[in-house]
Amino acid sequence: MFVGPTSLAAHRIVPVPLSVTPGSGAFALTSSTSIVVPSGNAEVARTGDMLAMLLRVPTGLPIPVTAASGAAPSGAIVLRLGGPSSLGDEGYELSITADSVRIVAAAPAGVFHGMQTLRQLLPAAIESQLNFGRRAAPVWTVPAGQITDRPRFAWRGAMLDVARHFFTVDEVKQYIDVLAMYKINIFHLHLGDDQGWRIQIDSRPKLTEVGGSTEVGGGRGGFYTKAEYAEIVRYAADRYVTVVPEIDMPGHTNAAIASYPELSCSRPMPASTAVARVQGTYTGTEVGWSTFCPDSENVYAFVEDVVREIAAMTPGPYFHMGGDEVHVLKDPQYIKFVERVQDIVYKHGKTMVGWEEIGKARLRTTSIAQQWKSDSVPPAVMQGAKLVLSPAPKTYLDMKYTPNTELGLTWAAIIELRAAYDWEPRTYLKGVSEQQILGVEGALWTETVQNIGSALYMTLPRLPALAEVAWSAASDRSWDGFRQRIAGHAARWRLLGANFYPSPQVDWDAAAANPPAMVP
Ligand code: TNX
Repeated sequence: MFVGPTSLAAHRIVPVPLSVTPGSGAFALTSSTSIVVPSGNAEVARTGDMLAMLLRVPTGLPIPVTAASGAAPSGAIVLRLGGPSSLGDEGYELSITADSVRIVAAAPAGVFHGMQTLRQLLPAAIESQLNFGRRAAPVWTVPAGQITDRPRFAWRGAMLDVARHFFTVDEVKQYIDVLAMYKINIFHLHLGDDQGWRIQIDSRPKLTEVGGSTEVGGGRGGFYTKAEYAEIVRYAADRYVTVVPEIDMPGHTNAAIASYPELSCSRPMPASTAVARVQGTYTGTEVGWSTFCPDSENVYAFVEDVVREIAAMTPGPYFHMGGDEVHVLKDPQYIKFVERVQDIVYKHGKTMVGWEEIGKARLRTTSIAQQWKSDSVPPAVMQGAKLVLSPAPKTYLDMKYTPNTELGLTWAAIIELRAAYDWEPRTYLKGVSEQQILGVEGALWTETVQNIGSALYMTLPRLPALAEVAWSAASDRSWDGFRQRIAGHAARWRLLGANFYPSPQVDWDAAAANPPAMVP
């Protein structure tokens, strides 16, 4: 039987909110429960509709959504703007009494995050795609009390590598659903690598024809048309997640070079296996051997085409140029390349993001460096660039959980759940202050990950752990608290059909191990 917390003191919310004050009694969903949204705000109305859809299926209740500006009827779930500006764009206040639930925020994103918290306060069965209401008849209650919440870091990211293995639009949407549940607000899409090019570029059709035709292991690959990419971006935006497109360069570019050979230097290359690969598509997993030619104007014309088209179809402010692991260029060539690409990115109105190696080049102060390997102050920071922390030994979702994990790699670390949770961004890099840290991001590289089931297995429960590192105040976090709260989430993942790793470091709720049979 799925029951929700009987007191707010026993909540299982991940990431843990800033302040939780239990009240007495509970709010119950009934046949007269409605959702009230402010009139004239389409964004909040959409969040209200999403909440209604979530509640209607498992409860079998009508849950109408109505727009109103005045006093809400009793028994309503009220979504409102007009909260104090101290909540920021993403914070919210959630007040629950026997009579009503009120989510108040300063901006629509905050209302959405408050809705995700409310969702986690309902019994896990709320995640069911089937009507539980009339069968198992759980009591659909939310314990009374008051929550005030806002994020610690502005950048709370997750990266999915769709280049090594391709993921369909539906799979990507499932992934975004998980991000939204845990208040992750950045979805970094790794769209190009040696093994595949995954985004339609009208001015360079061979990128998808040739570069999109394969993946690691020799499968058929795939790519997103512009319409599909727009669908992903919209799906994410509806959930207050910003898509950050990455085209990795000058290295990790074999798929582009296989499509347009003039992108590589025509100078004679030493005879090696790598050279043979440059002639065609590549389905192995070595890194660091491919590169665009930094001395060729063809390359900058190409980059301009790609950045222009991607910038035009990306509403978010960022373009990620990769820049990692270029083992075959000399520093001056690499630096020249990054600086020219940086100019192109800003010319098309985007803020440049790159892996930490870009700090070798002269960066604009608005550019963002994504740390992944250094354990001292990265050079980008000394130039005034902000940092996104993705330390591989803590945040790489493609690392194995244990030596026996079937999928995944081990080069950075073996990362059990506690290791993914128990680290502190402020002290991870000595000499980097909190103000220099924009946020944190987990990265799912997919050399060994072929489908959404495997992707979620590597992601859950580690991404929720990282979400708490990113969202919650350092003083509110503890491994013991997290491990007790996350134990209640497996039942939700099962009902959502999301695969996960049942870490032995958690005493998962019995309901998760033995979900009740669901009869439609
Ligand atoms: C390193 S981390 C890479 C990726 C690989 C990953 C595998 C980084 C910026 N580059 O190309 O997929 O390791 O864990």
